[in-house]
Amino acid sequence: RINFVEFHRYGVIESYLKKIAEEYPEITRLRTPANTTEGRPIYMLRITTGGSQGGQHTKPAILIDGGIHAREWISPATVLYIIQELVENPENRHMIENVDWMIIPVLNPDGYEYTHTNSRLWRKNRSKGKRCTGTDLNRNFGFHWMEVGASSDECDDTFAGKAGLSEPETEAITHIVGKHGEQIKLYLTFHSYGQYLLYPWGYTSALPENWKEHDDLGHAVDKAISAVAGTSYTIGSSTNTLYAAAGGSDDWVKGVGGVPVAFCIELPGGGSWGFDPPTSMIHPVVTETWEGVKVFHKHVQTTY
Ligand code: 0X9
Ligand code: ZN
Repeated sequence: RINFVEFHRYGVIESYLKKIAEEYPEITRLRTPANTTEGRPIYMLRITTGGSQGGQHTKPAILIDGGIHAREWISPATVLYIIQELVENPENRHMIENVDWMIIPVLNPDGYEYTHTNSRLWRKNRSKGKRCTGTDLNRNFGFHWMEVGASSDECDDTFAGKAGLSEPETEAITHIVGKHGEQIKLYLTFHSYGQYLLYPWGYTSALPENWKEHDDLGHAVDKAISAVAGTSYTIGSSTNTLYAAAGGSDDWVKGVGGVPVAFCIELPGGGSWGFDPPTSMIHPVVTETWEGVKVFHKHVQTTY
């Protein structure tokens, strides 16, 4: 088991994932879709009861990632809690019987470790440039890459990379979506902070054709989360609600990957810079957010 009273180092997260995969071989599969520039494996846990009709993967799937941005520690914690509930809580068995889950708790482990060992507010990955280190993975996806809200200066926090999809971490996502794109109906990417449920697009103020599906779903999720302890979310498209920024994972997964529904979830903040909520906030945040995940699941199950 893993606890939700502290933020864990990557090694602890790794051991938990391996242990889960070992203990629940019938419903989990642990994969390593890529290694980072510092050589760390990126893990994806696939949770499935398998055996959908005809042995084909006809069940809809939900893809989830956390830790794209190194300093947003509440994100991996939330994704780990989702894994724990899906795998270790028998009450949620129905949630893995009718839907498959592909879950990456920490997409940017190099950056994540760096925020533990060197610099708490590091955002990017740790790939080396000529003058500076790190690409902002959420500017590196190759859909309207570098058009708005991204920097071509490798020393900036929003450096979009040498080219679209230049990084192993972003490529890991595109590889998974390339392989399972047809099956994936919902993509959730967890960030912090600000209590936003953001849907595409981030590169333009125009809205996707199914924006109403996103908007209604966002409101249903907000209702479920706020019922727990009053935490309320703002719902809208990234550009119109937060700011325009191209190269995000959500835009790519929907725009190129063809996944119909995509949300970037900005979890609650805390601490002086917002990225550092006290450890006492972990449990309240992850449990209330889980109520929202149930609503996302129900939508996928009933719609696709
Ligand atoms: O700027 C970002 O990458 C996200 N906010 S954060 O404070 N976590 O850095 C928002 C991304 C929203 N999605 C797109 N712009 N595509
Ligand atoms: Zn972020």
